[in-house]
Amino acid sequence: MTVKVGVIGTGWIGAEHIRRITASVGGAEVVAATDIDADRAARAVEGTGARVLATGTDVVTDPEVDAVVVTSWGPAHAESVLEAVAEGKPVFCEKPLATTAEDAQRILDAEAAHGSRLVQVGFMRRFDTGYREMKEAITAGAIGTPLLAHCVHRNPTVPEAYHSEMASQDTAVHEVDVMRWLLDDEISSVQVIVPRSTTKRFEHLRDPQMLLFEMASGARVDLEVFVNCQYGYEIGCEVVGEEGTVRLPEPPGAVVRSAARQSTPVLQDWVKRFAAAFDAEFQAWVDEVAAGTPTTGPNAWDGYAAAVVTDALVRSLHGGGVVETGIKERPAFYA
Ligand code: NAI
Ligand code: ISE
Repeated sequence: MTVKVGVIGTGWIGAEHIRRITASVGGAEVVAATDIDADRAARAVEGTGARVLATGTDVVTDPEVDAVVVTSWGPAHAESVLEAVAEGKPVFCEKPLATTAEDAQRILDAEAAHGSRLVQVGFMRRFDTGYREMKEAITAGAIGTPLLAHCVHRNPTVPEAYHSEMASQDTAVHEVDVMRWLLDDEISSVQVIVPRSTTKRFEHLRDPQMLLFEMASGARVDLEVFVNCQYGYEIGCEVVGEEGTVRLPEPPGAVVRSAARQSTPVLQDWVKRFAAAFDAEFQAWVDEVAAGTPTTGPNAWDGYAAAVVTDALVRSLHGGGVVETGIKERPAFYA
């Protein structure tokens, strides 16, 4: 079976995923797409044969569309996901699933009412070879009981529309998910510490930010989010256990020696850094959708848990201090 996909939002990553589904992933094709900028949608599907539809609702309800990919702006995700669930169609939603825990809860309620899981969230790091090797090492007991972790998330620059809350909602949300997954633990409290801001940013933005997570087990995580670091895109992660440490490998790059210097290139964005992870993520999603079984990637509960944590991070950013996440028990539906 070829899975016929409809895409909502054809900006940077929407266009990337259309190319990916068309050229890299087997067993799927894009048949419809929409964007509030119709010309952008037309450009993104050029050469694919897909139709440009007027709205996200049109994509979700289109009879040719078997499954939906949501790659619009974060605040628009929840409505499209709810529409897909109401239609009983599998839906892949880029992170964040929702920008508030309240919206994510509506998605949990809708899936429960539908009676089976339909939602996968685009936490692609779970498909990255380096993170997978870390997970295998931790699960195999290679470092003993994890005690703490150090993470870094740096972007060279961000557009003016990026605001201080997005450091948690849009950027740190990846580490929120990946630390829950690596440590197999929930985040019980958080704190945001705002150091001196770089001058190389828009005036409204607090950048960098230091984020602290306490896991339910008592393990601690520190995370630097610095989205105007200038020099490149860098993702770092090291978990420290009772008997050893495990560190995310650097992406490979040729070592150049010239003029008495040695250098390797620094990647500039997530596109190249996680290309293989995105491919693996989409291939697995398409295969599982074609098989008609609930997908096994990050699900609506993971999207909800991330939203609960980012809500708490935003409260800490504004009020200061340690904020309890109040995460509830995972329902059996998501076991
Ligand atoms: P973008 O701004 O380039 O594209 C978003 C597109 O959605 C725009 O073309 C906009 O016109 C359209 N749009 C917004 N609301 C819409 C609606 N209601 N209906 C139809 N179209 C709508 O943003 P970008 O970078 O592509 O990010 C999109 C989403 O993907 C964000 O949630 C972002 O966090 C996520 N993302 C995930 C990445 C990952 O590493 N997994 C990497 C980059 C983005
Ligand atoms: C972007 O939206 C992503 O999701 C990237 O993976 C992340 O590294 C970047 O910081 C976000 O802005």
